[in-house]
Amino acid sequence: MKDSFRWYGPNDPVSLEDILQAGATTVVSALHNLTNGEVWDESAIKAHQKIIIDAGLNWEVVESIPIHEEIKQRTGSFEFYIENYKKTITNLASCGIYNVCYNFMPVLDWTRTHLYYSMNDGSKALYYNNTALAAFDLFILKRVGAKKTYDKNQIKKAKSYFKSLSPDDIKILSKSIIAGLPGAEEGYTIEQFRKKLQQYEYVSSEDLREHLILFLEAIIPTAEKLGVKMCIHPDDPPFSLFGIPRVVSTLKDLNILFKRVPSIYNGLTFCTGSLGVRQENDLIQLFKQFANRIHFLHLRNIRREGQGSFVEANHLEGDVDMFSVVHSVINEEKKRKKENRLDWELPMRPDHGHQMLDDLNKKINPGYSAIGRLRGLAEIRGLALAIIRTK
Ligand code: DNO
Repeated sequence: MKDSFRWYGPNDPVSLEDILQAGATTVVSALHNLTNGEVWDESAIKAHQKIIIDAGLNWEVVESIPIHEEIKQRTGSFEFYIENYKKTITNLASCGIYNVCYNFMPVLDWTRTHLYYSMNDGSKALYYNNTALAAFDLFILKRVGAKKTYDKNQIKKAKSYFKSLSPDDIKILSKSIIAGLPGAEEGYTIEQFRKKLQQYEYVSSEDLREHLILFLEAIIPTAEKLGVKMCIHPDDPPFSLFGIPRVVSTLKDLNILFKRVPSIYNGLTFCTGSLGVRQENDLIQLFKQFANRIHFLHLRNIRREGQGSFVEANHLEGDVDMFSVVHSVINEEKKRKKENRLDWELPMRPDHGHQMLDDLNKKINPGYSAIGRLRGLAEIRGLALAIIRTK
């Protein structure tokens, strides 16, 4: 595995020097200062890349080039944005960057209800609680039609949860859900969020899936020609939120996507924490089935609490069997090496980490503090080495 760390650019409180000291050899990064849909100029890419190289690292994966909402809805200037997307990946390839992670979740990227959830050991974790989300949806956002999304019992629980919240708690919950998590690129006020959701009133799951496939049919030939591997990130969490569709959550979703656009440049970011929230997503089975088109790994653990709720656990704890996942990765790498594939080594980043030790007193990007991720990387590297050496 190519040990990587995500870096949000010069404003990231975690520096490239910190990343080097954590034991990573490559970084995963993006031009976060650009607006969605804009072309990434070669000069801007080169300038960012130079900072990384000067620090002794390599920009291995782009995470993410966001997909403009008009592409997801196929409205307005979607054709223009698709052309821009092609130009961006062409410019990246000119700079020697061939791995692009993106997602196709409408309106929201990854979503949590709590960003500083206290664990028993005093560290803080990211947490998704379905009752808290329903309370926000029903009683704070007051989304039209929200009642149809939940059953009676969920509504009852959400109501009493909402009643227990102070005005400050309400602010914090709302902010956690819609203000935009690191890398999400877009954040909203309640009013803006309502408007955004309305744009999806007439977009069904089938429509969204078709829009994704049409997008891929348009860009994959270019990606293939350039040698750029496009790696879709699964929905996080892997189910619909606020009544809007999500179409990259299950084995069935992935099967359809790869059957319709079979090129291996139509690849997958294998995110254990996102896919693992659904118990029926058998991670080892999924890995084996799509191994050929997995070009990027997000290794993270979660502990399921039922009905979609989960807390982010330490990397080697929780419901994801990290030993078996890493084992499968190493087998795949061995196989690729035998086939003389140049891309035999998979870039991997420890996805998220608890806020702990000194980081508890620092300003951090939720999920992306230095020490928690360093712990995750160290544990996963140790696990990988032990598997390789005992084989
Ligand atoms: C969260 C990340 C996501 C991911 C995007 C990919 O921690 O995994 O924000 O970068 O969904 O486009």
